[in-house]
Amino acid sequence: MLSQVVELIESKRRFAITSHIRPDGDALGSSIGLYWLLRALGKEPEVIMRDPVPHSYQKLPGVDDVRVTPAVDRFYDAVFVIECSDITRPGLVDLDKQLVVNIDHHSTTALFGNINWIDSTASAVGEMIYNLCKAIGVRPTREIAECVYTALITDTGSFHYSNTSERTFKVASELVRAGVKPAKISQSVFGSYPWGKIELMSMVLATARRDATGRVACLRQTLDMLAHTGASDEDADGFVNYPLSCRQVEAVAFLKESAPGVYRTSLRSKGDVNVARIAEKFGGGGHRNAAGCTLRGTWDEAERAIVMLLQEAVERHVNGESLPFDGNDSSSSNGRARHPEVLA
Ligand SMILES: [Mn+2]
Repeated sequence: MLSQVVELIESKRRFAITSHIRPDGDALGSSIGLYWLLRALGKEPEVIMRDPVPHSYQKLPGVDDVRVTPAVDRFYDAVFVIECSDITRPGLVDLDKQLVVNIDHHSTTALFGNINWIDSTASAVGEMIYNLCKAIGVRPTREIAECVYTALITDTGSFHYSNTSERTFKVASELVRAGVKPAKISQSVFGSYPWGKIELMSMVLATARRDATGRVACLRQTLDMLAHTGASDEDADGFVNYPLSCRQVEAVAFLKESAPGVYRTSLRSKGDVNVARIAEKFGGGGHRNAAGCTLRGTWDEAERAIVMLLQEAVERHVNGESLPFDGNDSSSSNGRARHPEVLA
């Protein structure tokens, strides 16, 4: 819990901070924010990650001090592990030989640390780092504020998602007072895409299909598309959200071919439609409205299996009360087929 974290920081000096592989905005913003907090206290912190920092986060203050390494190859008094569901998520060899502090805002996280500080009411771990600042008596510097603000806007989808609370806005407001320029941060996070991402997006969105009800949509990304555009896997981040911006669409599956016949799949939904339950059936997991899993088989088999489950989940929540369907759409003209063949 928080008091144990404060006590540990006050009594020790050499710290490492790490987070999960393929780090996102909360992973990096919270890790580097904590780094600046420890520096402000005169400690010796180091951020270590297995994977390099994606282009969206290259402008975070202190990003050049992040050390990319496959192992915890130095001795630290303690290692902070940020938003990881278990101790293997950082992908670092020998992490289990250190004193580990687990900091997360997912209620499903394993209590793998020597100290575990879990706050599932926080919109992002960044919000927790801000609370830690307060608890330990450090006024947020501009560096801390920019890092924490980046964590907030990425984990809340720019304050769009249901984890956005009154406290999120309160913290955001205090960060702006500490020197954050919101437009500048948004520009560096969301306006730094390589052209390959735009090309990949145009190919992936061209595969968009929906079922006969119009409520379940699907996207595909083939290995060929990556090869053709030179885009990286991380460039596909966010594509899954586009179909959900259509009024009728309640659930989306985005199948990304990672090897022939193997598809890393992102699931998204609105409201009470629970996609975490569906992901768990395929050995994956996540949150109610955002989850992931791996599917196998031919494209059509994989898509049919996941779409069927999404349709069931959507139907359970629609309760026979049909949403208005756009009757002008040509895909509905030959009958309201209940099966996802129309997606193929
Ligand atoms: Mn997070």
